[in-house]
Amino acid sequence: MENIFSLEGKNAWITGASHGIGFSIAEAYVKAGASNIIFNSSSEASLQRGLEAYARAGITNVHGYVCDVTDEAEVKALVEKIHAEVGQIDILVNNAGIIKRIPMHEMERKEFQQVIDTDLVAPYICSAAVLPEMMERREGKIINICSMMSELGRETVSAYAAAKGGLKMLTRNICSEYGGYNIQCNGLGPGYIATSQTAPLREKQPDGTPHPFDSFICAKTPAGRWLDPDELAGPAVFLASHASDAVNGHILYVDGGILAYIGKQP
Ligand code: NAP
Ligand code: GCO
Repeated sequence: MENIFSLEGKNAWITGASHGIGFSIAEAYVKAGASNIIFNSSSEASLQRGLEAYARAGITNVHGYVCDVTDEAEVKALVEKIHAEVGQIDILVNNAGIIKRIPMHEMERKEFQQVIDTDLVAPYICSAAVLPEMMERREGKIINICSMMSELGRETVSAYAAAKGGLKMLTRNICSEYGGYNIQCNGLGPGYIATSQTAPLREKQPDGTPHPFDSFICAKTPAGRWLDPDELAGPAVFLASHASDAVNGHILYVDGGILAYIGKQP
């Protein structure tokens, strides 16, 4: 039986993949046979750190670029450069993202806008930039990194929840508008993952006890723990491969069961 999970011969652009979830997805795609990994960072310094991390991981088929995903001109120029230097973009993973944890009534508009621009507008910009070539080839995969906040709210993350909720519907609309070109657009919704983005929520208290939010998430997760970025590998490969050609507009939550669980009784 053909390995329908193989990414042999595929080029994958993973935005913001110098570290964290994006880096783990890149590693998974290489193990699944991807020909080229393309990633971008918002700064030269981060790009270099990312290239060093890929080298340490023994990944040599990687192409890194500096590109601010919120800048449409930079994104369009990057896509042209990728097509010229690497080839077609078979898989786009809209992974780059930020969060600002500020009570909404204290948040400045420009702070709210920055989160929306990065977590919602940028996936639109990057998807619109790669779609024409995918349409011409009548094949493509777009994977949007959603969140628990695509479904749930909580204090201090209004902009992030609004963006990730919108990203869920952008995913469904790209599915609706481009499914006829054999382009599948799905969401990957990680639960609470131990990365730099959530590090502030896991810092020990001055007395050495766990951060209250750390304890909270462990009580909300059936397995009683934070997830590792590497646990996204299988679902990410599935959504990038021919194994998911009949899956479109779906948000695949990889949350250890958080969305199904009322939470452990204190
Ligand atoms: P992270 O470690 O903070 O990584 C975020 C990445 O986004 C960084 O590599 C950063 O690039 C990049 N980025 C941010 N703004 C950018 C811009 N304007 N242009 C280009 N790149 C930009 O976060 P993470 O935990 O890996 O999160 C990755 C994605 O997963 C995000 O969309 C996040 O919302 C989502 N997510 C995270 C969790 C979690 O629990 N960690 C759960 C659900 C969803 P630089 O290298 O330049 O800094
Ligand atoms: C937070 C966290 C979450 C995670 C993730 C959950 O402050 O609640 O940062 O938003 O990053 O999005 O799926």
